[in-house]
Formats: sequence, C-alpha cells, structure tokens
Amino acid sequence: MSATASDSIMETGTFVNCFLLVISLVIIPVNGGYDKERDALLKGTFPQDFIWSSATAAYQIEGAWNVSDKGPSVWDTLAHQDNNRDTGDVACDSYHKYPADIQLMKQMGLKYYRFSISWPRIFPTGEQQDGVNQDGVRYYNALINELIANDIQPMVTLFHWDLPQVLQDRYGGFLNNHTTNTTVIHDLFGDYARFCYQNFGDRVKYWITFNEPWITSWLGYGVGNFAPQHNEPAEGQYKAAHNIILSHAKAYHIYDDEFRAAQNGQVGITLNCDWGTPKTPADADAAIRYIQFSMGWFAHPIFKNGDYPEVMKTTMTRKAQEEGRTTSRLPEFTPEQKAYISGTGDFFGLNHYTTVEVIDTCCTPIENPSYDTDKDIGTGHAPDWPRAASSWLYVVPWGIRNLLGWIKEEYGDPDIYVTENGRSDHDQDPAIMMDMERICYYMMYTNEVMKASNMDNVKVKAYTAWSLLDNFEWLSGYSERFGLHYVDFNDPTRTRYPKASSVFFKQLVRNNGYPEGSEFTKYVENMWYFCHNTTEAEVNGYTGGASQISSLFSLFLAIPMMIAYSLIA
Ligand code: PNW
Repeated sequence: MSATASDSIMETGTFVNCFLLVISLVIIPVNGGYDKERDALLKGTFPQDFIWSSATAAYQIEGAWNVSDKGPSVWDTLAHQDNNRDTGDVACDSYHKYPADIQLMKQMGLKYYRFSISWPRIFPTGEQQDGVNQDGVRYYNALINELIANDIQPMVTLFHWDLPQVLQDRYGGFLNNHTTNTTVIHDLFGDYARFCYQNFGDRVKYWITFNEPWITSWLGYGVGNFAPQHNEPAEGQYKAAHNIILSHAKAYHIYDDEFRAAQNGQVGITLNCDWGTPKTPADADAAIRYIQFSMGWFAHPIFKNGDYPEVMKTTMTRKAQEEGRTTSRLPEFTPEQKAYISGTGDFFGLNHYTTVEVIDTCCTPIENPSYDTDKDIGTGHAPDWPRAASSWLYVVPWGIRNLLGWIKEEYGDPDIYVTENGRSDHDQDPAIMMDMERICYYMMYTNEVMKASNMDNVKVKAYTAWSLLDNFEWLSGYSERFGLHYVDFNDPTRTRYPKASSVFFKQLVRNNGYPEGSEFTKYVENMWYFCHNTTEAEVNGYTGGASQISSLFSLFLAIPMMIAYSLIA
C-alpha cells in the first residue's frame, strides 16, 4: 500500500471517527473501570531503533508434520490420540506457504519476524548421531533467506514445545535424571542449539532458547494436559524446570564459547507472566509470591543469581516439613551450576497477555500437594475486566506496564523484548474481519508499553504481536483465533486474508507509536474512549453488548477497511 493511499484511509478514518466519538458518548454508559489518569493516552514515539515484530511457532503454523524424514514431536502424538481433535498436520501450511507469510509482513512494514524451529524436523529423533533431515535444514535456510531478501530480520526460538517424541520415550524428556550431572537432555539440547547456530547463525542474530518454560513444566509435566501429558503435580514441574534451566544455560554457553565472536548475536529466553495484582492490601505478599513462583522460578536463576527465588525455597522447605519429607520437592542447584546459570540472558523475552487478582490463602497444609497449592494463593478477576475468547484472557492493559516496571527493578534493568502479546476471537461465522476488539487491545497495550519505555525508563526494546496468522491454538485447536490475518482452515490452499487489525498495526509501526499531531494519533484519540468502554460493555453480558456495539462501529469502519483490503489484496 502506498503512503498516499493509507493516508487517505486515515483521513476517511478521522472523518468517520468524529461520528464514533459522538456515538460512543451517547450509547455507552461510563463505568468506573476506566481510570482517567491511569488509562490516559500517552502521545509520543518509541525510541528510534524500536523493534516491531510478529510471531508464530512451528507446530502452530508449519503443517507438513511428516514430510521427508521429520520425526514426530510430542504434540504430533497428542494431536493424533483420537480422531476428534484438531491437529497441526496441515495447520497454516507455512512449510509450503512461507513466501506468502513473508509478503504479509512486508505489507505491514515489519522488519522482524519471530518464528520457531522444530527440533524433530532437524534431528528426527532429537539426536544428531541418529541422522539429520536435510530437507528440514533446507526449509529453514529458505525461510531465513527469503526473510532477509525482504529486509526482515529473523528472531528464532529453538524450542516452542515440540519436543521430539523419541527423546520423551528414551529419556523421559525434561524429566531426565534431573539431579545428576550426567543429564542427557542438557547435552542433546546443546547439540541441537549448536547445529542451529552453525547452520543459521550467520544470518540469525536473535536466539530464544525456550518459549514459556512455565507452560512446558507445569502443563506438560505437572498437570499434564499439554504434551507430553505427564501427570505428576507434586514434583514433575520442578524436575522439568530444573532441566530446562540447565539446558538453556548450556545453549547460552555454547553460543558464548563457540559462536559469539564470529556471529555477534544475542541469546535470551522467553518467559510468560501475568501481572498479579493484590485483591486487597493484605494480599500484597501473595501477589509477589504469584510472580516469583511463575516468572521468578526461571528469571531469578538466569537473570539474578543462579538460584530459585528465596520465597520459593523457604515455602518449599516449610512444605517439606509439613509433609514429613526429608528433602524439598524443589530441587537444588550445586554451586557450580549456580555459577553456570547466572547471567545467561542477553535479553529478557516476555510473553504477556493478561492480569489476575491474587488472594492470600496461606497456610493450610494440603493432603495432595501440587504446584497449584504450593503457592498458597487463590486467583480471580475483577468483575469489570473484559474478556477475550480464550478462557484465561482478560483485557487489563495497565498490567503490562506494572509488569515491565517490576522486571526492571527485580532483574537489574535488563533489555526487555516483548516477544508475545495479543488477543483471541472465537472462530465464528461470519468471520470476524473487522476485529475492533483486537485493534483496541493492541492500541491500549502498546500505549502502556510506551508509558513503560518513555515514562518509567524501562529498557523495552521490542514489541511482538501474537500472531501473524490465525493458527493451531494448542488444546483449543482452531476454535480460537489470535491472528492479524485470517486463515480459512477449510480451504485446502489456506489463503490468508488481512483483518482490520493488520491495517491498524501497519499504521502503528509506521508511526512508531503515537506521535503528537499525526493523522494516526488523531484516529487513536477518537477511538480511545470507545476502546476502553467497549471492553466495559463486554462485561455486562459478554456476547451481547460488545458485539452489537462493534458491529455498529464496523459499519463506519467498513469503508476505510474495504479500501485497505483492496489495496492489500
Ligand atoms: C502462549 N494459558 O501460550 C504461546 O507462546 C503461544 O504458542 C500461544 O499460541 C499463545 O500464548 C496464545 O495462547 C499460552 O493457558 C498458552 O494461560 C496457554 C496459556 C498462556 C499462554
């Protein structure tokens, strides 16, 4: 789309938005949830070299689950358990359609792309000695080359949950011998990382070792609803996390020792965390405990001192006493391991979507202990927090600013890359193409990120939208859509269609924020009240209110959006 064309969209948008403002004032009742001062629009721009990106993950988009010699991953196994499940067998077919994906990014003006490499697509069994799938290596080379040819920098995740099934079968995956020094899984992850640095590191300058180890540990090896579905909620997650942290450190040191001098890139890890806000002042300690038990579990060793947070250690020691155990269920690192782990992050990757209210439930001894009860907290949500399609996703923009500030204070002011943030819609007919609520989400959340950057001096260097495309949303399959682009999963060609949010995001990137006086900022100003109140309206009868209001708005937005579509298509 040319500059003039999109400017004219924005002009049409401004005109249209005078109506929007008037309508929103008339129709939508003001609700106490909107805090005029806290939620005010900040005008200004991000630092000049700010990274705007969008993200995907291998199992969620690639498909081609068994082409060439690719080995099965634990997610292939889970998805094939019965015939009623959605699978990633084809997904967005990005294994074949990656040039189309790259054109979408290019049209949005994105200069970075976060994707993940599938370990079993490179090493079918997970072990290099068993053989390399050369077609897999060719695929990632082609993807990376096509990105660079389009002036887009790759940001690569090595592990986004698709563990080679053979490693789970042979070694118990991340449960492998977690307390000895001969843990095979660390070395195998190290070999895989080394192979990726060797083959792709001349062009890839940003590496993320693990995506959301909290999910792999707790959902994969604790509760066991995610792959590999190991159910051991008292200890499984602590063993898995211990191994993941050490595997991460190994991959970091391999880069440091063997590649950094020649390749000059960065290696970090991506952690997920909800902001935890105390329900009452008495719940303040519980809210800290919530964050320490989720993000701190990984961040404290890696970014602070090589060891678990103090509050985790003391809580787990007390639990051991109450349970009559001689040792804590939380494993210990040796002094050598602590030194090895500490400082192994060149940047702090953060995935953030939502906020929870935390209440203190300390300290009733429990018969069947689990990670859930170990924290001695309860979580809930304020009644005026609007919701997305995913059951866990409440829209609380100010949460991300608080969390970014907390990371700055707690971990010595690291460079922070927001590696995921976004909002889901239901898969419904007709498709939600005028995705106003996603536009509002991105508008409100990125503005809070800008407050963290420009007002609180948090060194936030990147913002990544989840996701470039609608894709396989894990246990929810194709029923929840996070994409800036719509994918028709019934269409064998998996054609991609831009949603309204992709046009909004393009303007956001082009403006690098919300500069005073720009047409874009005027549009945002007019939308601001609507966005905060749409979300308010949603609360009062979730499906009714908001969708009616947004369909009314889409009537007005339809014209500029249709112009945008015809220009993109
Ligand atoms: C992240 N939860 O996962 C992942 O990194 C993505 O692969 C995923 O598609 C995205 O967020 C949206 O869900 C999460 O249940 C999965 O709280 C589940 C939860 C949170 C994050």
